[in-house]
Amino acid sequence: MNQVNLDGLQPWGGLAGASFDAADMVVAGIPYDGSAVYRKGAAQAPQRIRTLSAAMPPVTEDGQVLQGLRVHDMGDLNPGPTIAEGWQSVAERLSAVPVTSLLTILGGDHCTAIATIAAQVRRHPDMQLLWVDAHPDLCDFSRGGRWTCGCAMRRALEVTAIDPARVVIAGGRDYDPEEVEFIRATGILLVSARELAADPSGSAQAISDRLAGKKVHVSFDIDALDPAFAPGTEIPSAGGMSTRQALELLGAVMSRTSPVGLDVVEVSPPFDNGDITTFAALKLIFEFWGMSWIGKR
Ligand SMILES: [Mn+2]
Repeated sequence: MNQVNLDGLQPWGGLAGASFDAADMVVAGIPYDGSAVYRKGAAQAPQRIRTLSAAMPPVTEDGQVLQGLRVHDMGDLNPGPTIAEGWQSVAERLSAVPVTSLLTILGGDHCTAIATIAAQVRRHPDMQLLWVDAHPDLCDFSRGGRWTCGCAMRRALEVTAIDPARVVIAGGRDYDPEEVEFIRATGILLVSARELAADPSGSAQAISDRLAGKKVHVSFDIDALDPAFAPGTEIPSAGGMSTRQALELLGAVMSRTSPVGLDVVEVSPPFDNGDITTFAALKLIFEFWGMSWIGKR
């Protein structure tokens, strides 16, 4: 990883330091990539994201100042050797976060979302799930196992018993046949990367119509972005969103819902190029903080 000079700067734009019980936003990392079959590296993301968070100003792109947003960073929660065995202990720790706080979770591969979503469903039993990803991760079995990244959402739905009709997938473009069948059979709303590009406002409208007025957790796989904008990821998938389009989509949806958290997964620092993927993740995180906090304080 390239060396950078962050002298005089504090992590999380200087916003961290609130107590666990009094935080508006609780951050935690899940440094696990044992479910990544194609290539590993996402376990290094929490540390790289945290380090570079010092370079982010505590101000949104529209000039809204985030000072006053109380952030607490729990540090990393390690699921141990396998997520199949370890997701419950991580979910337990996250479930203890006061329900008034929002969660920002740093993956890890996408199977870390099993722990995150399990905790969020305990904290907010009526929540909806917005899964932003090039892949639905809905295989029952993929690449030699049932706890590999291609199965991440399928396992998350199983362990939480969330009704798939409460799920929206945005940015999809790579599917296994069984995933398409599962989506059609269960009533998941799929808005593909092509639809988002062809009709951004209509797509945002369709997604936010489904989620309007509800609590929403966003699970953001960085591979939803085009590899031009986020090359540092396990499986680059051509034809994706720009970071700009993703921010517009999130803004449109968040303005009509009650966000309860965000997890950003599959950032893979060893495959990144000048940290642009890590900084894309940080932009999403800081703008999400603005979207969920400005106007509600
Ligand atoms: Mn994924």
